[in-house]
Amino acid sequence: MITFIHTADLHLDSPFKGIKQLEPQLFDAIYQSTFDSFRELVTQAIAAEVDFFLISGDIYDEENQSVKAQAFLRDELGRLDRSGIPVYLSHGNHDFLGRESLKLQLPENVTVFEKEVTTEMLTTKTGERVAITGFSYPSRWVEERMIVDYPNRNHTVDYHIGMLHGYLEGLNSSEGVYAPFSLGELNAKNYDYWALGHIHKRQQLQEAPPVVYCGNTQGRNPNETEAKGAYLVTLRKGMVPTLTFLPTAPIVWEKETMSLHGCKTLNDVFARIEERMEQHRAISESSVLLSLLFTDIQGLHPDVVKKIEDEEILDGVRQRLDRPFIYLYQLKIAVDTEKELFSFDQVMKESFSKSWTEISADDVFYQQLDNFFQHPLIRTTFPDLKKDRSFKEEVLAAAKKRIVQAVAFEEEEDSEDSED
Ligand SMILES: [Mn+2]
Repeated sequence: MITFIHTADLHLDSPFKGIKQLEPQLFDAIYQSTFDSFRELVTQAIAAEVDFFLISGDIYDEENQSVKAQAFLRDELGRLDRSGIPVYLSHGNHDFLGRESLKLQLPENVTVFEKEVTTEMLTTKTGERVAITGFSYPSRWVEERMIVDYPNRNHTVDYHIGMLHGYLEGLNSSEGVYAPFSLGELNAKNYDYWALGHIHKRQQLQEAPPVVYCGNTQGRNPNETEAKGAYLVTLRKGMVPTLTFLPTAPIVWEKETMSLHGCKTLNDVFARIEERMEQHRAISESSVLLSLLFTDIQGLHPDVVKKIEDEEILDGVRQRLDRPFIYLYQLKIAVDTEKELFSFDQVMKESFSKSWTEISADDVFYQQLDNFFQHPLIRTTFPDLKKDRSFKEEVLAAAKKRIVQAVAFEEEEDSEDSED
């Protein structure tokens, strides 16, 4: 039997650029959260006496690995070292292998994968032999199918584990620059566990053998919701693998909807908000950054609606910053944008639909994007992009979303970071 930690995407020293406007005490807690989460994970790993510890890429947030983050990592991995726990880590697209002269020396127990796929051997305290295969990103993008270089299962060991920071093909064709792979390719290697990194949303792509994105250790923006942490994994010969999720993030982003059915006055709305926050206080072990999306607002007096829209109600909510805290950072009214926009405005609806048909025609579409396709970078790096029908569909869908949102004066948070 072997036990180990599978983590990835620590993004240490993430600057949390988008939320600098929050009160300083709150920003401080958020800024420290990537560090706090990892420290907690190390503590739990030591308590669980795991055999080894895997970090599948994006340890740091930026290629310019801050000294603060490096010193922190060195200290924390040093705690694992003193507990006799070996660490295997690879660098991902955010923290690709940088200049040696800018690096702090990591403790003896740490093995860092280089840019070529290599296999490390390990014997646990109980004498079981484990092979661990991985690689690090040498640059921001890795278009090669690195999976091709992974060796087939080593038959002289008890367990073979693959570490891979990359994108499962088919999730999104535009992500081909992150060491793409398919589930079939992983399975063909015949390993016992795939410790994936890159996607920040926790998900198990396959039960046996487990193919797992453990997600990041701390949500970094409103779109990275849910509890965050890492997996404690146990593998036994001939037995079903056990994966235990260890929530370690001190702060969790949550988006919830809240029905205002039956609410008429400001007082009704306010009471319902406070009730929800009390519920969180009663059950939550971590701090929560909460966004509430109101539905069923038909009964509300228009002046109350205005006070929601003007953020006057949000300003009035009593926020407490003791730990764990529940902090309400956003109150919004849910809008079915497209439907609301066009249901009462026939002229706009027709004009939109006419323009849409026009731009969707192949000749117009490709003419509009001609400069883009002629760009040297696109021509050389993505020569087949023009033939890719799904590319056209994705561009059109994204454009439609933007237009509808722009017309509705809706400002959505940037979601692009949630999957890297
Ligand atoms: Mn990442």
